[in-house]
Amino acid sequence: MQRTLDLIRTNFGMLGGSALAAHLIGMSAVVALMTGLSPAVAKAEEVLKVRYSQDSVESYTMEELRALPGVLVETATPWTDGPQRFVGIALHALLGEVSPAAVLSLRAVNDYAVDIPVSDVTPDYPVVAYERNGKNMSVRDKGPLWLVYPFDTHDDFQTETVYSRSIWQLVEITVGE
Ligand SMILES: Nc1nc2c(c(=O)[nH]1)N[C@H]1C(S)=C(S)[C@@H](COP(=O)(O)O)O[C@H]1N2
Ligand SMILES: [Mo]
Repeated sequence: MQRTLDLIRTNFGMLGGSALAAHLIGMSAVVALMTGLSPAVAKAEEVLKVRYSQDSVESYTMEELRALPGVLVETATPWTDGPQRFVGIALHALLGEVSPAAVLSLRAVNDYAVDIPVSDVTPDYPVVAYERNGKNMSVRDKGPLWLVYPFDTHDDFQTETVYSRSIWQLVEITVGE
């Protein structure tokens, strides 16, 4: 399975790039000045929270996520037509130091929730996708964040367990026991 994954996975390095993120942040500052909004009002929206403990929470804006090393997952899914190109961050790369015995509780906007043991998170998948077929995903379109697996590369990904872990409209990850 590892070999197949290596074939489908393309590491884009700084895909999107921090330069672009910096540019976008610069732009919103300019817009804020021009419209007279305070920077606090124009501040980019946080799209994902990772809770390590009660007083250790990382929040990410879309720009911050895009500034991290991106990966491409090309796969069909049970919920879409034809091959899809997802771009996102490997969940493994997003997480800081976590115990291999920990369990991640992932929550979506509609309060759908699912647990994933950290021991099931590999360097390659799942991927927190922020882009599908070259576009941001709207909430209506299972976005802005959708946890995806390379579903069509192996039978192991075509199970109810993996489907149930493919949470869309993901907003929060809590690291717990
Ligand atoms: N945000 C969100 N993600 C979700 C779900 C959901 O209800 N909300 N359902 C999960 C489950 S249990 C499965 S099997 C798959 C497929 O859900 P579907 O049968 O509604 O297409 O998506 C998963 N991801
Ligand atoms: Mo399910």
